[in-house]
Amino acid sequence: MSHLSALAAALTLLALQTSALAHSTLDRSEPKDGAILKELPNEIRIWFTEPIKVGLSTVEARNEAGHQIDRQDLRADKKEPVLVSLSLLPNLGVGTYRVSWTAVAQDMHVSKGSYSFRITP
Ligand SMILES: [Cu+2]
Repeated sequence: MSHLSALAAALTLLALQTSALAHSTLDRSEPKDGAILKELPNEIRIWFTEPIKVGLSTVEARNEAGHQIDRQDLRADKKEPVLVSLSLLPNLGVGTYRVSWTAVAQDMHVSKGSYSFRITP
C-alpha cells in the first residue's frame, strides 16, 4: 500500500468512526412509551443510543395540565454511560404523563423526542 492509499484508508476509517458516533437518540425507556401502570415509579430511566452530554441535555416529565412533575435532577449512570435517570415527585395520581427529551450527543448533534405513559386506578 502506498503512503497515499494508506492515508486515504485512514481517513475513510475516521469518517466511518465519526458517523458511528452520530446523534444520540432514544433507545428505550422505563416506563416505556405507551406503558399503562398502577403506580408511578420513583424515577424514569432512558437509554440513549450513544452517551449524551447530560449538562446540555434536558429531560422533563409533565402531567396533563402541563406541570413539571420531576425533580430536575437528570443524571448519567456511573456504570452505564448511555443511561440517564430523572427523579419524579411522589404521590402523583392517575393520568397521562409525558416525557420530553432533548439530547446533545458527544458530537454536539441535538435530537429531540417525547413519549407518554399512563397511570390507571
Ligand atoms: Cu451526530
